[in-house]
Amino acid sequence: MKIMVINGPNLNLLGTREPEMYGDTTLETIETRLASLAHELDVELEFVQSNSEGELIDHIHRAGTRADGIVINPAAYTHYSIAIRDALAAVSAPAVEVHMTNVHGREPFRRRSVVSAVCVGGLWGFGAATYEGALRLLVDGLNADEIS
Ligand code: CA2
Repeated sequence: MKIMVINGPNLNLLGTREPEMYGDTTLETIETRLASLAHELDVELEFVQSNSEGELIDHIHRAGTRADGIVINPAAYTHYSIAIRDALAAVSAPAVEVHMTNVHGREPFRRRSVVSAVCVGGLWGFGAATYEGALRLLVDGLNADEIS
């Protein structure tokens, strides 16, 4: 089983800026932790991060042919990118939406997600561990044939 982990704009800065909001864990450390979980779950991961909407869409398209599932934090694009929503809707690989922060406890514009409706589920608010929770739930669901 192969899962693509896709991170959107500015998440390359994790651990270097705004630690009070996003914690002090770098994206590299998050990916290392996910790789270790993937070993335990016996799945293969591919990590991508981009600050560009078009590149993220290309990665989603590639996941559609190369991966069995997607863990995605679209970052700010979550709240307004219909193009990313359409890309997720267009591929057969199921996606889980991830946010490190509790987006429902922040500014009103962060409470709206245009991608949730085309994802199988979402997890938010648990910092870096949110990614691990999402990966575990996605893989468990795929293994049990409860997600397609
Ligand atoms: O909570 C999340 O994971 C978000 O997806 C993060 C996005 C934000 O726009 C979403 O509303 C919620 C922002 C990512 C910015 O990441 C930074 C990391 C370090 C320093 C500055 C920004």
